[in-house]
Amino acid sequence: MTLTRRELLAGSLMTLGCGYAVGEFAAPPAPFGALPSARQLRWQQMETNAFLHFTVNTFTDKEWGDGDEDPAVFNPVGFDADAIVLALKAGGMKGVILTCKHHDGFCLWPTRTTDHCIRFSRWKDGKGDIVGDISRAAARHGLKFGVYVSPWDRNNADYGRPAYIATYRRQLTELLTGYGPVFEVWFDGANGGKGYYGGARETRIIDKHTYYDWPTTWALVRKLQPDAVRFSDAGPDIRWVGNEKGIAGETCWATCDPVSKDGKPAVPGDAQFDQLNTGTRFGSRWLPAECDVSIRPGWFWHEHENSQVKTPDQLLELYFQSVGRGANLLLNVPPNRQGQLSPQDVNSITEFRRRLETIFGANLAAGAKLKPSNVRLRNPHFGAAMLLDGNPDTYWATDDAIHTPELVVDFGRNLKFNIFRLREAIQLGQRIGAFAVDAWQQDSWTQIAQANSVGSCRLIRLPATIEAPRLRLRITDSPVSIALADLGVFLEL
Ligand code: FUL
Repeated sequence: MTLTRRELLAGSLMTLGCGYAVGEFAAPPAPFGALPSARQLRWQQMETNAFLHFTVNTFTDKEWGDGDEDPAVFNPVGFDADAIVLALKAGGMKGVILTCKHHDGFCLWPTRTTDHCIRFSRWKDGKGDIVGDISRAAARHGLKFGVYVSPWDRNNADYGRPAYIATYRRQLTELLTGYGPVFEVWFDGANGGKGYYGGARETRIIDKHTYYDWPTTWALVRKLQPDAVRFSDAGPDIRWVGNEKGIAGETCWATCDPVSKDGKPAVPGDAQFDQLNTGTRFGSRWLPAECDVSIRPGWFWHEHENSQVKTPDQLLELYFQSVGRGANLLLNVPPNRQGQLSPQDVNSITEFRRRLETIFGANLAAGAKLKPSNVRLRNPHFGAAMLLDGNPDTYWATDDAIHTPELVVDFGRNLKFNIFRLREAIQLGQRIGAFAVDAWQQDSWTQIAQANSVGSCRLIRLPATIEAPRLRLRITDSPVSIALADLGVFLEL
């Protein structure tokens, strides 16, 4: 079938508005399996976000405050929200999530729900608002703002009783109505145990499956911030990756049906970590993984860890193990007692971003000749050129009957590379089950890589630099036709 320019234009025009083209010559592949929501798609495109762990612990040198801290200890005299956000931006972070309340119960905003908050700190004579300052600085500098609000509260006298759940929802309501748009709400799974609890100083164990009535809280978030994704061990929008090392499974599906340790539907604090790490092939929910990890050994700033800040090399490795496996990276960079990011941390994230830009700045496959074994309806709208146009909405697709196509990428000269990237058009679901990459060497194809899941991003860092004039992508497993949005080839020096 030969298409005129006019027909092609009409085909593309028909895709506007509804997202899918219609008509014989532009029939897109039918979506497959669980699909991402618009808010999940937006979230996946962010790729790297920052976590800020900051509270009384920063001043008491603890990781988990007991809840009996004097609010006066919180006094970050040099706090500079703009400097923090600008440093995160220089590190390539697209969003910032602040621990508005950690397990110790101290609230970083002037909440009306408790006196265990910034109103009783020495900082700015109790007139300050860290949540307000960070959220406004983020908005000024183009980062999205997110909130962490610990469900476990070791200060609150009501913790363990129904009254606390009402307080917790009021805290969320204050945060989700008073600080502008929120892109992510982070629900921690660490729940229940020893605490101060208004002076009772005892151990309170809650039933993780019933105490919080999560569906009601999640509905509240959806109502107050319809664009926010809700994170926890169980989702419902984003799942924890099952470890705090920042590492997704080598195969990591965006689909998952998380279950608890004894096989019930998972809840925050009761999930199977291995399952969260890899997801579930053909799972019924789109539930992509987020890899949280701290740039330091602890989540909060401690002077004695100043020499243990992760290096740019280590951060780069984590990027390959998270973003490169279809997940997002949530990197914690904790402010110090001055209320600033320490120079070690800032240098490390800045250099990390510089390295990423150097590696991924130019796609070495640009200008290569692409020879696909099949193009859907032989329509250029679905042609392999869509892999190199830098547009995530266009993709190379195959006919419905073709599930395992091949693509030869001919560089026209010997090319050195050691990184390979693929992205699926995930708006059509996670389709590809496995693929292999071959390089043309000594007059034959040699397999240089093989992997399973692709999803929003799959990066392969080859163990050695390859020099070859051509490479070949073989899709080796897919239950349906494929839809690939991007192919990249890069050289890391
Ligand atoms: C955990 C918490 O207990 C840690 O303190 C930290 O906040 C981490 C991100 O989540 O469950």
